[in-house]
Amino acid sequence: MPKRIFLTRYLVEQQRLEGHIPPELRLLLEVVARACKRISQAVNKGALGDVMGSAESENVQGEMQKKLDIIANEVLIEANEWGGHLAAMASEEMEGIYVVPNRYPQGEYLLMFDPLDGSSNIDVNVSIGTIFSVLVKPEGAGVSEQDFLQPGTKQVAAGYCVYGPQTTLVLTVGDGVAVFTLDREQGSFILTEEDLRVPEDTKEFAINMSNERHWATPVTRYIDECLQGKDGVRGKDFNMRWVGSMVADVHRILTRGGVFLYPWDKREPDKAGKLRLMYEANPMSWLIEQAGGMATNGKQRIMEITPTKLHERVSVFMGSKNEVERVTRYHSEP
Ligand code: P6P
Repeated sequence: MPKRIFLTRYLVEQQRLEGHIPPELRLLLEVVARACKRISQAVNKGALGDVMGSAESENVQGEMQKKLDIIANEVLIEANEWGGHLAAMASEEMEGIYVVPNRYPQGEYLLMFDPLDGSSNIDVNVSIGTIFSVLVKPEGAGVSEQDFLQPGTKQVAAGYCVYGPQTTLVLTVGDGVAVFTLDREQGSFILTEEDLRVPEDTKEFAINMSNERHWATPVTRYIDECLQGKDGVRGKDFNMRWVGSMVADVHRILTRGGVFLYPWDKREPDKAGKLRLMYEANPMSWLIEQAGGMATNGKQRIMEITPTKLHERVSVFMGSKNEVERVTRYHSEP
């Protein structure tokens, strides 16, 4: 029976042996993991719990909220606000930042999350997940939205929990990518993969093909070449996957390779893209890069973008290095 390494032991060793994480960050990550277990329980209830369907409300993005969006957001807020490790939180489901109430001690970390990514899949029993990113609050009294506006290179931890056939927590603190699978009997996350690597090449792309007529030329060129397969310039056939949950698509890419594209398109030309920089693209980009992949917005490394607003959107190309390099190169060619 192989030795079972629990999340706590992994984090203690990252703290003690690797010197990667201070005790407060270890506490933060354990609290987030516990919140993800609670969300997993709610998700798994499905129609047996009062968690399905619309909440009859809109979020700051103007998107209809599902009941589970709100439940997941509340679970993360309640789990993290009292521990003394955080100064504030930001969420896809909240317009402004959530400053830790004065009745609790304030910490030095800033936590951002998409509490339930892919929630359009909830009612049809397709994988969804929680994405999170951790920054250090800049020196100075108090905390404001401005403190969150740091590039992705400043992250000190990032990860997601995918609620699928397994509940799987994928995490980086800058020392590679570790995967933990939830053992429901014990209620513990067990280390099942250490140092995940994304293959540099792939034959699988992930994009919502229904938007094809709205794409910019470099994207149309890249996808057309994939579709031409071995009869075209790529000389090999490609497969396509699109779950409609970034967490599920990125988890597949981290596990077996692939390239994920959610590009800018002409439908809303003033928007850089659909996905959010702070709590979707940045944490996923760090995980992909830590696993040897690449993540750009077509022009530059996503993690080098300096945000101008909390819910900033971005064009996303991430996954197998050689494919992301190619589609990014197409953006700079005439
Ligand atoms: P579309 C989910 O709403 C999400 O933000 C990502 O998780 C997912 O990759 C994307 O949107 C799906 O978008 O336009 O295909 O429904």
